Order: sequence, then C-alpha cells, then structure tokens
Amino acid sequence: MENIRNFVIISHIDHGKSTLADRFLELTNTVPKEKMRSQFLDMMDLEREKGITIKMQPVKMKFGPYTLNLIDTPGHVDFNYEVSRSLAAVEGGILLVDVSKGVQAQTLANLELARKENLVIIPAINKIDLTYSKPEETKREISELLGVPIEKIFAISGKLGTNVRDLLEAVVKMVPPPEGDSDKPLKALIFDSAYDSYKGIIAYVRLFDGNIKAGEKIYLKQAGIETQVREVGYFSPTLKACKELKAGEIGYIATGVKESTQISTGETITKPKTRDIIPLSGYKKAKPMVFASLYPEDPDDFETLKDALNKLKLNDAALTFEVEKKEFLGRGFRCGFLGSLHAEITCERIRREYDLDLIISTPSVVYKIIHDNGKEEFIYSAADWPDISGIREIQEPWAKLEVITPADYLGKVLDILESTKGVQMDTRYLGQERLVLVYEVPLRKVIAGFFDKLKGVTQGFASMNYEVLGYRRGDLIKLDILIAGKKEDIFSRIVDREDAFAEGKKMTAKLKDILPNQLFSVAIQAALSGKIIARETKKAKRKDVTAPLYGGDYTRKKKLLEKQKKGKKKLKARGEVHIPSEVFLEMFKS
Ligand SMILES: Nc1nc2c(ncn2[C@@H]2O[C@H](COP(=O)(O)OP(=O)(O)OP(=O)(O)O)[C@@H](O)[C@H]2O)c(=O)[nH]1
Ligand SMILES: [Mg+2]
Repeated sequence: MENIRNFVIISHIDHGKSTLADRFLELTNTVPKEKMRSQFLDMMDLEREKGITIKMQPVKMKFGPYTLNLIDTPGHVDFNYEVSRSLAAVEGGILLVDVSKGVQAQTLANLELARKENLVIIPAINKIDLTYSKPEETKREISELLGVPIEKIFAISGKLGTNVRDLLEAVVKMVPPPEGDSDKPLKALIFDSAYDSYKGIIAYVRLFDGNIKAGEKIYLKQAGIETQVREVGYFSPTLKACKELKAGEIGYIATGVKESTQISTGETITKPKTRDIIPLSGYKKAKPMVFASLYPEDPDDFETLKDALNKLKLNDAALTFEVEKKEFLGRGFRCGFLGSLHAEITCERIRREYDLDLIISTPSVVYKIIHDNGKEEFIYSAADWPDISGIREIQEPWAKLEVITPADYLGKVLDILESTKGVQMDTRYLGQERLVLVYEVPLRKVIAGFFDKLKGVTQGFASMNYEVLGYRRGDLIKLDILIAGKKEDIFSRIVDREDAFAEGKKMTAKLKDILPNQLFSVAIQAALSGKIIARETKKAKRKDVTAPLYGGDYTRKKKLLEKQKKGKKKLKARGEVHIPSEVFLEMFKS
C-alpha cells in the first residue's frame, strides 16, 4: 500500500484535465502510442463530439515502483456530482488552472469540495505554451486562494508535456498512500457503476479495508443482498480482470446482479460474514434542480424507456425519475436533473444507447403554489399549472449566482445580470483585473441559458457557479403554445407576467425556424389563458427524412423510412403535426 497513490484532476471546465491525463497515460506507457488519441479518457462518443467530459473516468497507471490510480473528472457545473463522488475515493488532487483564463467559478467550487474531503491539493497552472498568457498573475491568484507560496505552484503545458513529469513526481511525493488494512474485513465504497448484460452490474469501487477475489461472496450493506463476485479488475482504462483487489486500491467488481435498482453509489460492500460492520458514510444524494418530462415517441416503448432510465441511473447517479401520465402522451417519466445540459445529455444518451426517440418537455424548476386555504402544492411542469382562481401566492426557487468576469466586460455582464431581475449582493476584485459578482436571482433565469449568454458577451472569459437558496414570491404566468390550433402542453412554460408578450413572440419565431416543414401550412401561436398573443405561420413543404443519411447505410435508412411510415399513420390518425425530438431539444436551449 506504501506504493499506491490515488488522485484526481479537478478544474474549471476546459482548463485541460483530460489533456493532462493523456500525457500521464503516455508517460506511464498505460496506453500504447498507436492507440493514443487526444482526451483519451473521454470514452463516450458524446463526450468527444461535445469536447467536454461528462463522466468521471478512473485509470490505473504504473510509474516506477508506484501504482497510480487517477480519476479524471468533468468540469461543467451540471456534472459536479461526478466530481464530488470521485473525491471520496482518493487522497489527493491536482488543481489545474488555465493560465489564459485564471481562477474561475468551478475552480473555487471544486476546490471547496476537495478541501471538505481533506485532500492534499497540488496546484498547477496549465497551457503555459500560450504566448498571450499571464502566468505570474494567475500564480498570484492561486497562491492567495490556497495560501501557498508562489514557488510551490507548478507551471505546465498539458498539450506539449512541459513539466508534466515533475508534476507526476510531485503527486508521488505529496499525496499520501492510502491508509487501511488488507487483513481487516472488506469495506469497499461504490463510487460509480455501469451495466453489463453478461457480467451484471459493474460496481466501481475503492477498497478501504480487506480484499476481494472473483468467486467470493459479497454482501451489499444498504441493499441487504448477498451475491457472488463474477470478476474483479482494474481500469486500464477499459476493464481488465485481475486476481484480487486489495485495501487502498481502486478497481471494479462485477457483481452478477442484474436488477439495476439493487445497486446504488455510496453503497458499502463487505462479505457475508462481516455484514455487521459499520458502513462507510456514503454520499449525500444529488439534489435535482431542473425537471423535464420524458415520453417515448411510441407509447409502446414505455417499458423500454423505464429499463433505459434504470440502467442509465447506474452510470449517472444524479438522475432521478418518477412515472407520470399525460392524456395525449401516455405514460412517461418526470425526470430530475442537475441543470439543462445534464437534461440534454441524458436525453441524447437515451437516444443513442437505447435507440429510443423521446418527446421531452421544456425543463423547468419546481414551483410552489400556496392556495387560499393555505395548502401548498409543488408544480413540476408548466402543463400542470393550476387555474389562477384560488391561488394565494406563487413561489419559485432562487439561487445565489456567482460570476467571475474580467473587468473589461463588466458593463455587458451587469446588463445580463440585471435582466434576470436579481438582486446584487456583493462585488469584489479577484486579483487586479477580474471581478467576482454575487447576485441572488430566480433559478429559472439561471437554467434558461444564462451561461450561454454570459459566455457570449464575454467571449468565454466569464464563468459562473450557483447554489439554490430557497423559495420566494414571484409574479408568474403560464404561456401556452398552440401548433395547428392544438395546445402542445410540452412547450408551455412559466414566465414573468411582464415578459409574457416578448417571450411569446420569441418562442413562436423560434419554433417557426426549427419546426420541419409539414405537408400542410401550420399556425404557430402563443397564448395566455386562451388569449392569442403571438402568431407565426410555417409554410407547407415535403421533406425527405433520409436526406441527412447520405452514404450507403441502407439498414438505418430502411429503418427510418419504416419508422416514418409508422409515425405518419399514427399522426394521420391523430390529425397531428409531426414534431421531431430535435425540436424539443432545441427549445430546451432557448
Ligand atoms: N494551448 C494549450 N491548449 C490546451 C492545453 N491543454 C488543453 N488544451 C486545450 O484546451 C481544450 C480543453 O481541453 P480538455 O483537456 O478537454 O479540458 P478538460 O478540463 O478536460 O475539459 P472538461 O473535462 O470538459 O472540463 C482543448 O481544446 C485542448 O486541446 C495546453 O496545455 N495548451
Ligand atoms: Mg475533460
């Protein structure tokens, strides 16, 4: 155990964690040269397409006599739960700061999480190859933040590999080896999991005490079930079976359990004989902030969708869902997400990994309605908004929003902050050229594309973080969308009364833009309590669904055509306009 080091790389989004991990993989010959590709640990296609890390990814590396277990983490605020779970599995972390951007909102947020876990923190500025960067300024910021001398801060280029070896050697020197005892009863923490149809649920574990071999029996403390281990192994970063896992190590246990609801992250694994041990403290549950309804496009796919969500939850512990029923849509799920990107990514994963087309409602926060008789009711989607009569008060969640921006963009940033109708709480300097602005704002404004606007007006130089404060009174109203005269509940949203007209105009224009042409002209209208306030018309035109599929993928083409046939039949029967799932997704973001 003396020779084991477990560590994470944490940073703000895009500051270069996965690229630095690439250099470590090369330096330790973990991945052969010919197999290397950039951001190697971003193993999902979706991550590679989006250029961001969504999932934490562990990997075991050999470095001289040392075994290094690294976990690469995501930087986007919506995937923060991945970071917090990985921190409980390690003893140290590299805190990376992009020298051209400086300390950013998630640098602060992730640092705080790491400090709570008492991790040893090794600070490094990254991307020093960029000529326009200001290394001294950034070092000074970090030095103040951590209270460490400037000389202790590493200066690296993950891209070129500059000083990367020194940094890895520092990990060996500064991060303590894990404590724990192989002779004690097994105590392993499940920090992540995945589904495998042959081996059952794969638990990603950190062993604190004891050891485990394939074929042995284990006991899952929380679930109260016993099972026989199919296989144990480590991350190479793909799964590699090995003989045994020992105290202090990070690896996986193929549990053989097929029922996806039986295993959850934060669970303690031990052996049947020692089932009375005190479990590890596990994790705080993720608290979903954004809710959206998901329905299978084909109502017959309900069970498939249920199975998909259960399996996906194994790999995305922040996801929550509950069955819901709607008149026109049939049975679906009300899902809770950590933010709108999380919602978007989840829907996309369901589409790709489970081949399901979905109808998705606009993500929304949860509103609180206080009725005249004092009864409180929580409203998860605009479609369930009650009649105004008999309502004493409407409340919505507010958040504390922290924005870091270069002083040059202050005016524009203040403009968009003011547009949230929030309250300014604090403004302070970070270093000499940047400001931290603290506001309290309706959470609804934060999840509705605030970050994109912020990035837009600051050319990506500003960053933000938020935490939810609680419920406050709001003057809110439900805006409905009608397509071809029929109210489409799924597009309804709750808006500020005074913004209703502008929102109605914006939404109809946007829908006109993205709705595919139909076989007949279609009216797109916005309405408040049945009164039309905006209208657009989409002209008729025929569309070839297979057009984007050039190339010879015949089976996929055939499948699409069949699907279209089936869909058209259904639509004809219902006399409806075809709204593909991409339109719902696109409406998410606006
Ligand atoms: N010039 C320069 N660019 C870098 C360096 N390291 C990373 N990049 C670039 O920065 C971008 C983000 O790199 P990633 O490694 O994906 O960053 P990340 O921190 O893993 O991003 P998330 O996981 O999404 O938070 C990519 O375009 C990289 O090529 C560096 O040392 N120098
Ligand atoms: Mg990454």
